[in-house]
Amino acid sequence: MEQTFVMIKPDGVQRGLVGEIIARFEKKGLKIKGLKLIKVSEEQAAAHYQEHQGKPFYPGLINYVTSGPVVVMVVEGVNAVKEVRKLNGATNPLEALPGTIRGDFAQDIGRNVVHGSDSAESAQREINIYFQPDEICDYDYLPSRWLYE
Ligand code: IDP
Ligand code: MG
Repeated sequence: MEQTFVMIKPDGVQRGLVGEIIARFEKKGLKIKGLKLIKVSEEQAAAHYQEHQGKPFYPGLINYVTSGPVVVMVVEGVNAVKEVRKLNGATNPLEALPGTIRGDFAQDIGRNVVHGSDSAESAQREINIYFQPDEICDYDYLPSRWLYE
């Protein structure tokens, strides 16, 4: 099974979209293994977005993700990375299809509501930034046998 890291960004929390967004992952059949509401520190934001350091939008991005509480999640599934990014939709909400989280709930690339890791390796790196090992829960996810052949 593959793990990925999801963040409901400060705009998603402030706009009351937490339940709606989590419901989409749940209904898809993705297993939630970790979940908490936190305030992101400058250090965490810099580590998370190190690949974007130096880009014109970087200062605004760090300001955005540290501007209020976020919900962070560890999510598992056979193709969890791709499934989550598909549910999230394109980075720019203007290009995100209706039916995706960004397509349905966002308009501006700088306020795109949700984050999902871009690879299994990024996911492990990002999970380590936001979660302690004992905050990730191992349990039998009963729908598995109805989700996968
Ligand atoms: P992703 O979140 O879909 O993986 P990335 O290209 O990794 O997209 O960018 C990370 C985040 O940085 C985006 O989700 C968005 O919040 C922000 N971002 C990316 N490009 C821009 C931009 O051109 N203007 C403002 N913010 C941007
Ligand atoms: Mg990215």
